[in-house]
Amino acid sequence: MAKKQNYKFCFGPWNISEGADPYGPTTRPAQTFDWKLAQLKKLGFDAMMFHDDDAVPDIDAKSEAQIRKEAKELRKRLDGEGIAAEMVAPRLWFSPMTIDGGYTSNDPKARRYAIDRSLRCIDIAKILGTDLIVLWLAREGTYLREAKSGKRSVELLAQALDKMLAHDKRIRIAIEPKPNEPMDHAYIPTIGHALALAQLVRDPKRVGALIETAHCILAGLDPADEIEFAMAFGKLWSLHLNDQNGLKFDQDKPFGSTNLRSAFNQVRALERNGYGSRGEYICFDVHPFRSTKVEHWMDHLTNSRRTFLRLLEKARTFDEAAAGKLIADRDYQALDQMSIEHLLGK
Ligand code: XLS
Ligand code: MG
Repeated sequence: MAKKQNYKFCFGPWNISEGADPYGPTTRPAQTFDWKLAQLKKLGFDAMMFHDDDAVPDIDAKSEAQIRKEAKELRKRLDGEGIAAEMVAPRLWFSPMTIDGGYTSNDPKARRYAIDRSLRCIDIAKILGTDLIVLWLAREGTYLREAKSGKRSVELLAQALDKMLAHDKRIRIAIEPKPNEPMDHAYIPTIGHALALAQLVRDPKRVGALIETAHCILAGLDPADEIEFAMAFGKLWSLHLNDQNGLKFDQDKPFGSTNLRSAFNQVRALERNGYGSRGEYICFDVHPFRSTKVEHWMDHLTNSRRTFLRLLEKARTFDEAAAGKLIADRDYQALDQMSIEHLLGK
């Protein structure tokens, strides 16, 4: 086991969502960013994740100078509250310019928009004091195979990454893979794809990955194995813990809500490989159930953290020596039951 880590926690303003889904409107009234920041602070989280337009609303209508000015104002407020910015991610999927994708759009004007906006996002990150850019490549994929070339799309992605890396020599880019939704198929569906793409850029050291539990499950993969895969390359730079009940829409359920044993194995994978020792955060990309009342609005976040910490105790008290003996004896039946009993407690 690596040295015991004190984990740091964060979430984003979008995780205090209002309950809208594709079939119905919001179920809770919208709240201001300041209110969300106050909740984060009150609940004792350490940092906030940002989309570029969480940091600078209505970003497309603003000049570069105005964007910088507003980012500086935000930095002051964050410093005043003692809250760090964990990362900034360009929200490329909302704009009318990116209907057909951003970096891989068939329209060169849309590709230019996506890159320009990503460079502004990097400027914001610098001002907010983080070197981490997260790319969830939402619309970089297709609804049908004939619409784009897969090879060309990968080349376009590598070119876009190169332009971002050249814009600021300090930033690191963590790719957040997801296999589908909103697209039928995304070009970078897994951590393996993300790390392979990193090899095509000029400075592969600065391209890594962010793993989201639900996204691994949607790809039919085990989140703990994905975590260990990325960590074997030293490339797990951020993490979105949540849960997902099988192959459905992206549910972003509280951590451990569907599969407690899988959640345990994710925590154990993080703990035994020293996640957090380079300042990485535990982020919860979770949403309240649509039925949630206003008075319980933050519970999915505090519950996710509580579950994480309880599972951390389970990871730390797992009898590694006993497990080692069972492994040496190839008695996986007993190892299975030992793991179950450990989770159930006495
Ligand atoms: C969507 C993603 C998104 C990213 C941030 O499925 O999880 O919320 O984490 O851009
Ligand atoms: Mg996410």
